Amino acid sequence: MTSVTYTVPAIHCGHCTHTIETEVGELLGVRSVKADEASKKVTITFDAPADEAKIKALLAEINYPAEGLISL
Ligand SMILES: [Cu+2]
Repeated sequence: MTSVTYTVPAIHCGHCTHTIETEVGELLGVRSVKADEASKKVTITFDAPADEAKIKALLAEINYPAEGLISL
């Protein structure tokens, strides 16, 4: 299992965090998603078949592009 934290500058309200948690949470292999409105950070725990490329592609697709990887 792997955890990543991204900065997602497009987060600006509770609706954003809910959308991200719901959409990313549906990706196969994703175990948990926590999006924080105040810090604009999203922490995702996942394992195969999910991977970082798929998660970043999904975030971009739903208009919340990940701009920085904080930690692995
Ligand atoms: Cu919002």
